[in-house]
Amino acid sequence: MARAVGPERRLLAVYTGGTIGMRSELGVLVPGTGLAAILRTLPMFHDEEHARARGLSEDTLVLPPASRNQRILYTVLECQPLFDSSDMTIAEWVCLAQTIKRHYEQYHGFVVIHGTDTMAFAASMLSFMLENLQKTVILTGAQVPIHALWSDGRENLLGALLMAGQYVIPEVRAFLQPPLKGVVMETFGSGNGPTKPDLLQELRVATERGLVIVNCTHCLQGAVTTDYAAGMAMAGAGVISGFDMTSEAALAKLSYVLGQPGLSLDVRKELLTKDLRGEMTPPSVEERRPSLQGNTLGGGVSWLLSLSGSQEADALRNALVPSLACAAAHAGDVEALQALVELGSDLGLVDFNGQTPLHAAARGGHTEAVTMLLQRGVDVNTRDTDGFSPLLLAVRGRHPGVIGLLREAGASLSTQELEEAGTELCRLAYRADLEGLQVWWQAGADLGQPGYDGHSALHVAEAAGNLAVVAFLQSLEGAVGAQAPCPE
Ligand code: ASN
Repeated sequence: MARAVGPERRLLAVYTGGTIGMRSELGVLVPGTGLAAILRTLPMFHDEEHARARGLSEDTLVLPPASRNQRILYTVLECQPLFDSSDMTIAEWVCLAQTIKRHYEQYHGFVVIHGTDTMAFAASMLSFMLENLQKTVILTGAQVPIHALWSDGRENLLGALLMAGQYVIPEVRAFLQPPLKGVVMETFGSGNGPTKPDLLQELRVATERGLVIVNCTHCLQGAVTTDYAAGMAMAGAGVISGFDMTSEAALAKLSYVLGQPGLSLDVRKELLTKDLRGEMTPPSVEERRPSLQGNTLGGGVSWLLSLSGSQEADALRNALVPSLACAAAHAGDVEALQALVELGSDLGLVDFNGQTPLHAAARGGHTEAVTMLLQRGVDVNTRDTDGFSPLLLAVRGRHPGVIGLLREAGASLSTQELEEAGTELCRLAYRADLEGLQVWWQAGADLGQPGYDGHSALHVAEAAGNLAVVAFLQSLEGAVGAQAPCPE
């Protein structure tokens, strides 16, 4: 946060609604227009004398001097319609981001006047949408309308205008930069976050630089896992699982671990994955997916698999092989897979989830392991207990190399997988995620498949103004049914 310089700072206050400007109608509060007119009458929000002397235009308000040689001028842009923020959706927040983008060059900073019910969502949305921001954007609102005798709105709005006018706080991105040493992230469900490639890249660069990021779920129960590609992507970016730890405990633990003198980064990370004060339940040994990488474990597995001679040993061995093979495939450990083959194991057997090692290798994106398993004749189109094929898992994990291999071996998405793809395609089109759409195309999905509301990815991309996606989808329209040709 740096102090802004210059005699005049120009701000845009985007008024979206919320209690701060509400009026009572028939005994209930409804969004009220004319906030600028109210502010003009309040001396703490407008210095009429200065405005006249300075010849400011009608729509420009000016704060009384906050410092000796700097004035804050601002214009209120009233949205139409105004919202109780509980009615706002992603579409309105996208509009808000677009409004800021449109006026970005004309103003030094921005204040967003917003209802408090969903302000945290709006702030989070904006922080993702306003990439590479160099100017301050502050959200504010109130619990009591600003024209009421007592209102928190006056202080809140004044504080926001002063902060946006006097300081440069380009939070978005700059967020992961030094001197920050640790971050607690709150994610959805079982630790899933957006898989936008540029966001993951930022996280990866930060963790590689030594920033410690702990992933906690916002759910009250359950834990962070890597069951979803989205959760796996977080782990792949070097983000540490906080398992079932609360964000509050994670913050305290992170501060404690980072504050310990003389520890290496690896030791600090190790400490974070351990239960130090009863703050979390790390998965038990059986729950951890064993990795066959590394000699010790690989050797142990070989020993276990070589057990024979007694009925119990054979039963144990047979029960363990499918899971071990899946773990080896998921780790891309072709040597371990080979060792299993040499010990007479069938790599086509399914584990407790109904997955073959091909599912696991596809999900992990390991082309060498996929090639080996295909050569050994593992069925390319088996479905696991959820009905997922190796091809679908490779699409979810965005592994074009694996998708190519599977398609060449005759893999295709099932009717159910194709139908369900529609909504996902719309989501990707909305986010301008070309890479995500391309892998579906490569896997043979019909990109014209409508989402749950009947709209296609092309409609969504057009509505969102995502031109690169529109161009890509239109370029496919000539192709039969917008589907990738099956490789020979
Ligand atoms: N319902 C209002 C809103 O979020 C609450 C408030 O602003 N205090 O718009």
